[in-house]
Amino acid sequence: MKQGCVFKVEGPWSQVESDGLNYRCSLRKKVKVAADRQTSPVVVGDTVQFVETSPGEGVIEGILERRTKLSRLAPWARGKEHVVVANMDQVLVVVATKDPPLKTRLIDRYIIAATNGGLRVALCVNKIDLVDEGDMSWVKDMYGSLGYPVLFTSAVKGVGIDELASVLKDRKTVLAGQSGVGKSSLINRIQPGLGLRIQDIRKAARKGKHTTSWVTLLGIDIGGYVVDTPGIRELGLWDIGKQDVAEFFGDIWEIGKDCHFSMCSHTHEPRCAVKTAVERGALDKLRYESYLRILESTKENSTR
Ligand SMILES: Nc1nc2c(ncn2[C@@H]2O[C@H](COP(=O)(O)OP(=O)(O)OP(=O)(O)O)[C@@H](O)[C@H]2O)c(=O)[nH]1
Ligand SMILES: [Mg+2]
Ligand SMILES: [Zn+2]
Repeated sequence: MKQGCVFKVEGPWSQVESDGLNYRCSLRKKVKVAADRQTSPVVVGDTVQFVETSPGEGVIEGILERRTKLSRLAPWARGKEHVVVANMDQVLVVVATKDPPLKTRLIDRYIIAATNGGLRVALCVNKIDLVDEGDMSWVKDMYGSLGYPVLFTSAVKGVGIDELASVLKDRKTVLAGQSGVGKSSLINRIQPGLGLRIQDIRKAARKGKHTTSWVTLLGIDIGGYVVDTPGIRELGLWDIGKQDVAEFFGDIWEIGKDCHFSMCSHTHEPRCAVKTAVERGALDKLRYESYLRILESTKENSTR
C-alpha cells in the first residue's frame, strides 16, 4: 500500500502525489459509502492510502483522518457537507476593494467556517490600486483588532506581494473568496510561471462567470503549498447552530458576558450589554449587523 496526497479531484478520479510521482486513482466503493453525508468522499488535501494497479494508476483504499477542513453547506445537495479542502493550515480570505465590492458578510462567514474547521485566518484586500489606501483602513482596524492579519495587495501593480509571500511561506494555505477578486492573479504573482488562468479583463463585467473551475493544490518555491479555489457568491455555513454564532464573534462574545441573561442572543432581550455597546458606539454597528444576519441565516440552515 502506498500513501499520498490528493492534489486534484476530477469527477471519479483523484490525482495523487506520492514520492514525487503522480497517480490517477479511482475509489474503492467502501470508501464512498463511509462518507455519504458529504458531497465527495475524497477532497483535495486528503492523505490517502492506495494500491498501484498499473503504472501511474491506482485505487484508493482509505482516507486518513483530516487534521483540518474548510467546509460549506452544499447549496446543490441540501444538508450535505461540502468539504472544499482538507489538511490546510490557514485560509487566506481574498476580497477586492471594488469590482466586485467588498462584503464584510462573506469575510465573517469565512472566519466562522475556517475557525470551526481548525484553520487560522488571514485577510487579503486585493485591487488596492483601484482606491486610496486610506479608504480601506477601516478594514485593517476592524479585523486587525480581532487578531487577524490584514494585507493590502495589488496583483496587477505588484503591491504587498512580499508581505503576502511571508504569510504563505512554509504553510499550507487555501485562497478563498468571491469570483473575480484576484485569487489566481495573486498566486501567479507569488509563483510566476504557473500560468493559472485568470479572468479576461474584457469579460470581467460578465456576472457569474468563474474562471477557476477546479480546486487545485500547488507547491510554491518559497516553501509551502497554496490551494486555488473557484470563487463563490455565498458561503452556506455547515454544522453551525444558532447558539454557536456568538462564539465566533470574539468581540461580541466578550461584551456579551455582561448581558443580564446568560443565554442572551443579543436580539430582543432586555438589559443586553451588546445592544447597549452598539448604542454607545463601543461596538461597530457593522459588526453587530453582520452578527444578526448570520444568526438569522443559521436559523434557516441549522443542521442540528
Ligand atoms: N485592478 C486590479 N485588477 C486585478 C487585480 N488582481 C486581479 N485583477 C483582475 O481581476 C480579474 C479577476 O482576476 P482572477 O485572478 O481571475 O480572479 P479569481 O479570484 O481567481 O476569480 P475566479 O477564478 O473566478 O474565482 C482579472 O481581470 C484580473 O486581471 C488587482 O490587484 N488590481
Ligand atoms: Mg481563479
Ligand atoms: Zn445580549
